Amino acid sequence: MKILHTADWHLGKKLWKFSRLEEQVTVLDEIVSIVERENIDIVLIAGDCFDQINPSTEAIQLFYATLFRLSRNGQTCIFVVSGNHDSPERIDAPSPLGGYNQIYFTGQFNKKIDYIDNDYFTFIKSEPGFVELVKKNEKGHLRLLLTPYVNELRLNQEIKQGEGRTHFTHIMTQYWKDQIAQHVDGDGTTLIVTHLLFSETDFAGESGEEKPIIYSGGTEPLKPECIPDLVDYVATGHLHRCHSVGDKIWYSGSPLAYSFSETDQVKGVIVLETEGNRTSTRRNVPLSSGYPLKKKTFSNIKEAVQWLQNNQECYVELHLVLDSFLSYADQQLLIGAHKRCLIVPEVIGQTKEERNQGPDLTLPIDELFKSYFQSIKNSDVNDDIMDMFNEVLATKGDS
Ligand SMILES: [Mn+2]
Repeated sequence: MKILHTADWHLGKKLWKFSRLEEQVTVLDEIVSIVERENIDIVLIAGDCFDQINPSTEAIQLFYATLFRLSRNGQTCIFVVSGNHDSPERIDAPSPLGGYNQIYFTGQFNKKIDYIDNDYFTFIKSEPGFVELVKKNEKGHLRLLLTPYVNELRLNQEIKQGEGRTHFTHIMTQYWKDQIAQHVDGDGTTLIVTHLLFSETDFAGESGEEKPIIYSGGTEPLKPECIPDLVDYVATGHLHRCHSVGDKIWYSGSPLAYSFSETDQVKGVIVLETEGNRTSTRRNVPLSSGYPLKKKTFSNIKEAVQWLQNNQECYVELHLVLDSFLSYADQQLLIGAHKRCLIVPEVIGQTKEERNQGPDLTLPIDELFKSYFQSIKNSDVNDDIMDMFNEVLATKGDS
């Protein structure tokens, strides 16, 4: 069987105020093309399908439209597990419809899939958190342990713990061990599909990229030793860089660069091939959609505008090191020069202490305004703004 592993689509995610939906449409088109070109049998989506618990209608539509296209009328079987950004219930909601196209959702922990056999696949077994299937007229069995993101609190409600097994690592180790012991017999390929944080050392997490789950859900990273020997491959999500933890646990990474820590990463999906009872090959198929993310620093407005005009096909965080506050006119000039630009003005030579001094109330009102402006904007007021302030002050006197 040919299996495609992807994760962390984060549909509906924005960069600053800019929607990334158009790029998401394009990159999902790319994934659909790969599935068609490679004649993929199984697609695994390892969590964080959406960026938010309550995604936009556009994001939801894009998700279902893409799943439908990926399924190729039931020729490709799709398994989705939820990530920490997803609502487990929302992920499960379309389950009554999905089976007719071989689209199966595991939003909630230990969910049992209601499968529907078709011309391409025969299901052997479905148990809570576990499914086994074969491709018609082929021998190799595929077993999937479908383990969505779960935090320690939720896990404690789901599983009755044995004595002395209170840690997340211990619970998950035992859970997977039990799943294997209960359901796996005979030959076949066994995969875990999940959205959990794995680390070979005691603490992992890549700054800026994704908050480690340890902060967002109170759950510790899992060690590769948690994975039973019988498992051939772990398809996980959460970290946005394609990499492995140990030999078996793989992050496919996100299809687009979503933060500045991802700027140099090659984005893609992972394609696995199983021969009889083993995963025989694993390769990365790169994705090329989406704009790169850039950071630039200028101290001259003209040079900044020129650079922006010549570099349209990217997102840019534009740092401006200036000796006075950025004027409205210059700001408009910069905004007009680029569609995907965030302007970060910085003013030279100011210390925090200078900004934090309280106002001297004996000063005249224009001086107080200057100091107020400085405290709010972290920058000296310029003549344009001072003129405007005086104008407002004069108008007040008239009425
Ligand atoms: Mn995540």
